Amino acid sequence: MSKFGVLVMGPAGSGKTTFCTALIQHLRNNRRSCFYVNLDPAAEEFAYEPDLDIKDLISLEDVMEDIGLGPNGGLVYCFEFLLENLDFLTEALDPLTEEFLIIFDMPGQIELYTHIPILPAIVKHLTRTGALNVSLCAAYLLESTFIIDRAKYFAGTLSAMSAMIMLEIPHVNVLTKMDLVRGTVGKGELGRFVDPDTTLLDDDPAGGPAGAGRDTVEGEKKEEEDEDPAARDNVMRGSSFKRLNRAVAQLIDDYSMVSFLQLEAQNEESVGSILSYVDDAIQFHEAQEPKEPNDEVEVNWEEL
Ligand SMILES: Nc1nc2c(ncn2[C@@H]2O[C@H](COP(=O)(O)OP(=O)(O)OP(=O)(O)O)[C@@H](O)[C@H]2O)c(=O)[nH]1
Ligand SMILES: [Mg+2]
Repeated sequence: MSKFGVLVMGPAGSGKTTFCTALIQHLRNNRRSCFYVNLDPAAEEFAYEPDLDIKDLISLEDVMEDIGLGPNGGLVYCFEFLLENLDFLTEALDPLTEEFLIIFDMPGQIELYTHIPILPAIVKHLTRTGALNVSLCAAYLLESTFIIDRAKYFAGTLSAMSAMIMLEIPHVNVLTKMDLVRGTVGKGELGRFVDPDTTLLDDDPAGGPAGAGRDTVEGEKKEEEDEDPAARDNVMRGSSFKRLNRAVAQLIDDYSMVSFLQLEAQNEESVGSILSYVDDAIQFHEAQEPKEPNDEVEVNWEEL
């Protein structure tokens, strides 16, 4: 018997917990069962109480106090501890049937998704055939307001791609808080963010960090001579920063792996649409027992 789950990831404040809450509400409205797992050892407040909470195993506050680590080192410690105590997950998830969608709410520390190998190890434990056998989809959330700063948008997109490559499981990327940008970005323009378009760096209306501005080699040389390269503003506007952004955008383009779905957490239709992509990715519906109400109706053929 298989189990089904979605791993909700993304940078701090990208809307993970809000999405989990909206998803639980949507599943309830549609009479579907879910099991909410909080894996953020610093999270305190929830609209729906988690069915399983990492804080019952270890809390960031205790780690920081007892071991004297800072918040990021403390978080890595908590995940290493979870990795040594995987029974905590196994015992709680083992009894769940295929009708449940297990929702994992992750912390926002970006290093978890980019270079520390702890998360792939946890994912392997969850998905391993013969053990928990969870058919798992990663949902990587990125805040849509990032698109105002194109350098930030490409950096965020790179982190999404990094998570995809690292975890090697079905994956959807989601631009969250779309209600905040709909009024300011036209539909056509939005399409260039939904399927990352490298030419976005050529026509940055802000002319800011990643903008074209002085695009010629001559212009770049002049700029380097004129400005103090160590000044923060110059670092963020300088030609090397521009070249870095181009290289990042090119890398994303070369791999051609990332595209985004769009989410407004307060809009149930929008939440339902993300869920249908997740369901498809994990083949949730294919695994459900058919529930035909007519199965139970006995037909007396003689009376017909
Ligand atoms: N306008 C708008 N705000 C949103 C939306 N989703 C989340 N937010 C807000 O964004 C803020 C952060 O949301 P959270 O759900 O806590 O984000 P998170 O990713 O869980 O944050 P961490 O767990 O701290 O990394 C909150 O103030 C939410 O109300 C959305 O769709 N629209
Ligand atoms: Mg959260």
